Amino acid sequence: MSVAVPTDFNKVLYQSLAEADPEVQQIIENETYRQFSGLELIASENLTSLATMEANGSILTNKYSEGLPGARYYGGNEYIDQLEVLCQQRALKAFNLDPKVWGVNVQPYSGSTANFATFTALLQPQDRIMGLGLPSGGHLTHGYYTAKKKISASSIYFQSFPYNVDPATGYINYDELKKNADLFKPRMVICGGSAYPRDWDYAKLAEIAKTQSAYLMADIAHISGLVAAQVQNNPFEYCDIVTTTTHKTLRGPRAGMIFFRKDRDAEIEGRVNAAVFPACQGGPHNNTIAGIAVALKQAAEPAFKEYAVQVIKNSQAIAKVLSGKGYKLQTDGSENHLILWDLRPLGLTGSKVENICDLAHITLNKNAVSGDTSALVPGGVRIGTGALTSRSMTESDMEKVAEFLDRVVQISLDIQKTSGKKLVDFMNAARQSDAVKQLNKDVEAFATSFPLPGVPDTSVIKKPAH
Ligand code: DSN
Repeated sequence: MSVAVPTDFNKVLYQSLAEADPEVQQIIENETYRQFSGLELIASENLTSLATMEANGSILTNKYSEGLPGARYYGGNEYIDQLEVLCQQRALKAFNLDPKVWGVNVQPYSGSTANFATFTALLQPQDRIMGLGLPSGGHLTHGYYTAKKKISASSIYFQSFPYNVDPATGYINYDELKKNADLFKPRMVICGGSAYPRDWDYAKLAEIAKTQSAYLMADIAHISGLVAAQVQNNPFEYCDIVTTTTHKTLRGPRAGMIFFRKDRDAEIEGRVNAAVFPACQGGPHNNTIAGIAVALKQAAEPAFKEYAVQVIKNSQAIAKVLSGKGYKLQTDGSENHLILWDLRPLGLTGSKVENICDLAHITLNKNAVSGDTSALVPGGVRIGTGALTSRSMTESDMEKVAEFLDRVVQISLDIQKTSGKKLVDFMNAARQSDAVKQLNKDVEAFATSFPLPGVPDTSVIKKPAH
């Protein structure tokens, strides 16, 4: 049977992106060059696979499927049901979980919505939660507020009392957490963070939560790839509920998941599922769920374990060089994918170093370090190795990356000597600096000698005209 020719008004539906929208295509090409020619050190980022991107950009984006497999609000979901069940199965397998004990919801759009859905499922408004404070490396969504403002919805709708790292060591102060939990009596203890370079003592946290009859939730967004690869402690042994994003060390598309432990609470499955939809979200993004499924299949392979081991070796290699040069790292090192570099002893701020890095095509972020007095002027930067390890860099390459970072700091100090401390003067001088320009050239030459995930032939990557 022949197929009708599209109507004129529908011809646009068959054009490639380059034909239909050269402006967007050009922006994507520019971003591709940026990713190829720079050093991506943002600890929450990674470079996903070609197969994941293909699934994520597929025709599955067309389908509405509110509800769960086998119980949808719209018809036509026979294949979407297969996809979501497959994704759930792969999620449990990737984390070595027994489906009789653990269930998973793969619909959250992101880590933040996964966390809020978790609170919605298990807490009543104004219940008490305790998470690692943001200035101590915790995440916004674990109850962050300031003296002037409730910043996160988790502090607007719940009573939050943070625990902290010990300012002297940078390690979590579990004793203080225990003492404060005895006083505050939380309904939920949250572990996991955004800028904590060490592993978690889940057994200790479970003991503290148990004393209060509180839920123990782990948000493993940053380390989920390392947990799947079994190169970090296992939160599933101790927690009632585990949330994660899927795009950090797990290396999938941008989304979230919630794992819930079914054998201790017969209602938890229904509560989590109802909290995701209809309480917090609408229809799941099926194209993203397909991308997650692909990434989880890859994460269950032995090669992924090698990747995860290398991520940690790489962050330790950078830490070793920086420490060797006398720089101060929070906790004096790292046992995961990230390093928190305390710049205060140098008289530099995180903003200045982040900005010089940006000019040199090194991407990282300013970050609070323990003891910072102003949240507006973070005293450090956070460095992560997930993305560079995906570019097939190993320890000897990390030594070069650490040398680049050392150059950034030395250049920053030189500029500050003449420009003074004001950021605007500092940046004006930085933009004129020959040392910064040379660093940028060296970074670009180095970075473009490595492959870029998702782009099998990097010779097609074009440098933007301006
Ligand atoms: N933005 C992520 C991070 O950088 O840690 C988490 O939300």
